Amino acid sequence: MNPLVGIIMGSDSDLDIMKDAATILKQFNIPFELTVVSAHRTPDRMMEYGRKAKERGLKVIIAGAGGAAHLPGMIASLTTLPVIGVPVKSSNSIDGWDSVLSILQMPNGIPVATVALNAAKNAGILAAEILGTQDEAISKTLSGYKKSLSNSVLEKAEKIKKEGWENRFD
Ligand code: RP5
Repeated sequence: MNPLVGIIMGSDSDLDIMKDAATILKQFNIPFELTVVSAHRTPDRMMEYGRKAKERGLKVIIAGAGGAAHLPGMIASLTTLPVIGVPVKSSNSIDGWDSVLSILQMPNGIPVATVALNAAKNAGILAAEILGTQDEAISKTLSGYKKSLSNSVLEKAEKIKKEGWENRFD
């Protein structure tokens, strides 16, 4: 199946974080591609990726980078597809705020949906939710996923109740 989600990152050193987006998309049976595209080191490759993304059939792009993290914003400037930015706390990050702010503080007109620091899993879920607006099967998968999250919280509440903690709620 043709990939619907493009996962790109500034360096292979981002992969440890960015693979979480791939893992959750795999769990949801959503086809994706994953590669390295660097805004600073391969600007031509970045331009080509951004310009061709839509005609290649992608519906959402997840872009992760660290430090002076320009990749998500530059990709967003090159396409009308929704771009989800993952700030990565990388080897050249001061404390991660550099990556967060570089991706978050976009100018009017060129939005990047920025997830939390290193939150590539949430980027994958958000990409699935965007696709789920047009695809009932994906939407159902997401409902099941959210139900499983809810069940796991209820199990935790039950577990600590059994440990004897005061609970007058249920
Ligand atoms: C950024 O610089 C990359 O996204 C990565 O987070 C960081 C460091 O890259 P490497 O020096 O490890 O290749 O552009």
